[in-house]
Amino acid sequence: MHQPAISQLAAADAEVAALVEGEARRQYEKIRLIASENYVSTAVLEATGTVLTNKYSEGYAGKRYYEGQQYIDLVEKLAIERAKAVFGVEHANVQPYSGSPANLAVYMALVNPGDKVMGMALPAGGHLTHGWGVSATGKWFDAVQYGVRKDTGRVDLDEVRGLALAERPKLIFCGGTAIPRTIDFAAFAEIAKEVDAVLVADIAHIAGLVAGGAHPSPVGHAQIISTTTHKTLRGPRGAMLMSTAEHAKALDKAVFPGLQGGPHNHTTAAIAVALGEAARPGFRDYAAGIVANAKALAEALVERGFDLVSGGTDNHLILIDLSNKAVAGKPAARALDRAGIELNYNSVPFDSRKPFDPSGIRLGTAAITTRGLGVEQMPRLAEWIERAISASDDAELDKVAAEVRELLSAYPMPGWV
Ligand code: DSN
Repeated sequence: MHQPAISQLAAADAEVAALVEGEARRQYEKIRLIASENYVSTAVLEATGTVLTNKYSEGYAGKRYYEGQQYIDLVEKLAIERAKAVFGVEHANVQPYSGSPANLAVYMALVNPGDKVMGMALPAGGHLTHGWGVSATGKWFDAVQYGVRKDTGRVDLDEVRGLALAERPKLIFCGGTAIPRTIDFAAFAEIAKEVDAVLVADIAHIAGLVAGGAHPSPVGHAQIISTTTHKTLRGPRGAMLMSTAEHAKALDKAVFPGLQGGPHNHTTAAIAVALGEAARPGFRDYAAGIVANAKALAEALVERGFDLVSGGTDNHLILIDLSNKAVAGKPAARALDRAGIELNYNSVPFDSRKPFDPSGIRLGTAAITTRGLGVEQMPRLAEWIERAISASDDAELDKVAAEVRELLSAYPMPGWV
């Protein structure tokens, strides 16, 4: 059952409680490979379920628009100090509701509508808010987009430099949502410096790896760092903006009052808890374990003939191009879900198929590493993936799902007893 227990909820609203229990069991029984998800600790769960949700706190510590901030100010200051210590930054804002609002605040702080900005194209692995056309950031700004090389699946920094020199954007985003390789922050910083642009590192996917020393840090290269808190960082759903002192005021003003009202204080408390966890020595082992699992899984998949974008991974994420298999991304993801393996269908660079029915699937190892799975289980996981996507009937998928459940029963899940 769900942990912490939800007995009060069950008594007050059995319908909602049953759905929460159902979701908790689902998470317990699945191999969760969605690259942007994780299992938070019970302490983080408890923090999100506190009375801090009752409080309005528009403003910042010491300068609020409501009374009664004696504890909220301390919670927010604690989260900020922990963020500064974990990432080694001069400034942190822990109020953005999530990654997209955090990125919007960066635009609001630094550019005006119509200004030129540059980011990685969504189909190449970037994020919607890095200037993709359907996003407000693509509609309201003059966005130019870089991609990856067709032959390597990796960012071509010469291409990025050429584009930056030709277009002279005011903001350059690096990072994204489907990048299996190390981001060269130093090289991006050189390019940004050459064209007098501000470099924004969106480390939402890799924040936990950066905190745990398993990916180079953007600090000292990017003036602004944007991240969600719920992916590899293993905190609640939320976000943070970090920066040099130079941009602190503008970012704070853009978050509030520019874009948001009251911060979600229960989330802020949970971010503080997660950052406390990330500061402990064990988190370095966790971050290293995520990467080791991803590399082992990538190797096992390649051995089974899977075509990985860029040929492998340096981080938590694997992008499989299924074009050489008899199945597209969406039906593969559906079959895998029935087989107890949860992931998402995803475009691959230069995809000939549409985004809602693309050629790829995206996998990440943050959640299974939290669960305690290690490199020794990765060959079996690759075997299940192959069996599921080539299964001719539901009976085979259900057989895999039963094997998955049996394996997972030996691995406790935070949030379930
Ligand atoms: N939706 C997130 C992801 O899955 O990568 C990015 O915002």
